[in-house]
Amino acid sequence: MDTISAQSALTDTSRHYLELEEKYGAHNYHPLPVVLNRGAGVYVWDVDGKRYYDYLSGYSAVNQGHCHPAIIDSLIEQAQRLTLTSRAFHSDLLGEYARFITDYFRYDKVLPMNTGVEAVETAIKLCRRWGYQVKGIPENKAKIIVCADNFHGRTSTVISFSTDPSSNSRFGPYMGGFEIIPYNDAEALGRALQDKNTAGFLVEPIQGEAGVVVPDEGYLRKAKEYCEQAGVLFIGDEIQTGLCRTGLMLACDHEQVRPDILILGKALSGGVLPVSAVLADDDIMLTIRPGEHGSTYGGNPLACKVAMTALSVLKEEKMAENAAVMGALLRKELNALQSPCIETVRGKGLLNAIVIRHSNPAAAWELCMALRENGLLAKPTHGDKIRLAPPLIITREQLLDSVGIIRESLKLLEK
Ligand code: IF1
Repeated sequence: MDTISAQSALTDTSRHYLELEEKYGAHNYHPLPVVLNRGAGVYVWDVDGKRYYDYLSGYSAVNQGHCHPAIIDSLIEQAQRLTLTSRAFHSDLLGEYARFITDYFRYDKVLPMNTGVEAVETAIKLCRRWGYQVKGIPENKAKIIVCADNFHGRTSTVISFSTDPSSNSRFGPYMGGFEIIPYNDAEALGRALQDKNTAGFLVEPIQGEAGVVVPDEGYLRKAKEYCEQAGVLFIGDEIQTGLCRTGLMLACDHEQVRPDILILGKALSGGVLPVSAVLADDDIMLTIRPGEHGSTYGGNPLACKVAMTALSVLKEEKMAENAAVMGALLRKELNALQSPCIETVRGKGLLNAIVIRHSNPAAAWELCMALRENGLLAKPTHGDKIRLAPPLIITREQLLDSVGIIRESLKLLEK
């Protein structure tokens, strides 16, 4: 079985949509050849009516499951009333949402944005501003420490401190003011923090794009401690790891770390529209004043309403608890397969990855094609890793059923 034969197994309907994208869309992605037109809970359906378990969950944007009824109800109800005011005027929902989300995460203030990377950009600007205004760093000297193999989005500033050539090569010139240190190395952080002009440390509690790299226990706590001692802001990018994905509300909660600046996105809307947020206390957040930052859509009433419901259902339906239990079961079942083609199973909660061991470098892609044939969608990353991250509402029965699909699909590689 290879990619070409699997492609040619596509129906004419699917092929039609692939060709449309190929002809009229920019070629900035290499998707799995499957064309979806419906989703509900842990399932999606393709244009031929075939059903799949969604083990990507929109890269953790649909933690609550596809088309969650309460979230969709909120969307429809608010869409019929008022969708956008811009921040030139007030709406009756922004204040309510701000109170809701700051209560929920226990910060003084929120700054609402749309996409994840916009929230990262916001956090960078906020951190630099704090560095100048509160810490007293000389103008234009503020430094932010980041980690190798990070993924924080795709704007020209954010790719400036990526270490992945496919993200940043031939997109220069790059933004300065960032120092890259190894991930999961608190002592390297300690050394970098000796620079008095350091304003912040930006980190993913688990590196998603890098292939679900879980740092050693104690790393985040130690990093936070070192930042506090140095008078440097700890900026947690929980865009992918937050909102119950790893078995607790935030991945930083596993080590009782409270970021000085918390960045959220993705599942903040349950996959319904781009909604992101930056949370911080007053001493940090109030350093940005009117006219100094914003966005046309940021904090729009539709987003506010949807986000409140998306956050509510996480707690009401105990999604963190389910992610913890189902994640442990998934890793246990995958390890029990004892497949010679699985080198490692790793992750936390329902943010997991398997590393494939095979003589064929395209094995992970081929396995994803076999999974697709057998009714489960997952995507390889960095060649040999496959992310396994279903919606957090998955039941025990659905989880065991999907492990069966993975077992059957692995047989193709084991031949
Ligand atoms: C793509 C990865 C996941 C993120 C963290 C910020 C952002 C992301 C920790 C930016 C976005 C996405 C973007 C998506 C692929 C995806 C991804 F494989 F690239 F790394 F999820 F694992 N911080 N991650 O993970 O958020 O601006 O996209 O809303 O195709 O680029 P965004």
